[in-house]
Amino acid sequence: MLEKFERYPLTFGPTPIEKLDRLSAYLGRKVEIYAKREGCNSGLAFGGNKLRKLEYIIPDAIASDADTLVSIGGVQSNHTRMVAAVAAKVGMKCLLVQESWVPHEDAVYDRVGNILLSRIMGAEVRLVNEGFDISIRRSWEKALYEVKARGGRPYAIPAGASVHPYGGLGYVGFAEEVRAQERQLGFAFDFIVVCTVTGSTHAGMLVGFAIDGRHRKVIGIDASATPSQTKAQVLDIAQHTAELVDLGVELVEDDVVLLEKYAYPCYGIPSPQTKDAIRLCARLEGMITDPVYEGKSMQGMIDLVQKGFFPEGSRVLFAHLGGAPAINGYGYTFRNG
Ligand code: 5PA
Repeated sequence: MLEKFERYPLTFGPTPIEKLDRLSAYLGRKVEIYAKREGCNSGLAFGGNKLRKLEYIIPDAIASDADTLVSIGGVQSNHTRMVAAVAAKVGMKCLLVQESWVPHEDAVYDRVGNILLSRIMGAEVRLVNEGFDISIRRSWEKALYEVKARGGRPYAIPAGASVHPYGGLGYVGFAEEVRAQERQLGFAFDFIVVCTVTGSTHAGMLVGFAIDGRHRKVIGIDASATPSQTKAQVLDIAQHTAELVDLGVELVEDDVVLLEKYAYPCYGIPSPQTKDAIRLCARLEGMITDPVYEGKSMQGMIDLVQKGFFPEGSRVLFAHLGGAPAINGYGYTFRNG
């Protein structure tokens, strides 16, 4: 589906699928749980889901003769860390707007993890005191304007690389990759669990899995705590991406399965249940999930298994999208393990 699009390789290749046997056993073997390890996809600054998206965006940045990538996220944004890494790799400058999306007060929150890595990679990091919002922000538009005003050639990458014409393509590729891996494994997954915030990861999967009619088996776990906005954005991106790749299937609102009840208390703050899920998965599998994203989708998946949401015997694929570096900003939260 993606042959006609230019791709700039930023990843190692197909990501491994790992069976989470001890977690499946802990949950009573009602389902078999597997993880697709998107966080192990690249040597670029610890990798993660944004690289699949950026592989289809960077060719356009290069073609536009830009010299500075300009993007936006929260203080501990994984996305902005990935943009900083890609800028370094392709030899561009990088300006990052980091807004105060998370009401979190760990003493070193703005000096460790993702933001630390972005600074080391040479990005210009601009802290802006604005709250969480996945839509287009004035601070980001201002940054783009400023790069121009100082004689630079900016290239705009929106939050999560989502509302970009090519933002959904990377995760169409994910679905194609899973299908190829399923042929080798000799079975197909019944459900795919994905953490959803800015929407293009989920949207790309919807398009990619619509080919074999599995799009409603993509279970989005909202981590934004602004689910109506996130859901609308997933649908928009999915419909646009479907057109781009000539899907030939119309995607409608009901195709976006987005479970809203795990994002509490708000974006970026883990609930006691999120922290339990992070510990459980770390202690059974040695797999690190973070308090902002995969900790919440892990919590959601565990809860769904326990409630019998997945029919007995289902094979469930947990999309582990990366994000572990942010855990450094939560040292106090986990001071006792
Ligand atoms: C992010 C996003 P989408 O934004 O594509 O819905 O992906 C959700 C997601 N897991 C899931 C991890 C580790 C993520 O980093 N991160 C954002 C960021 O700024 O890092 C875009 C919000």
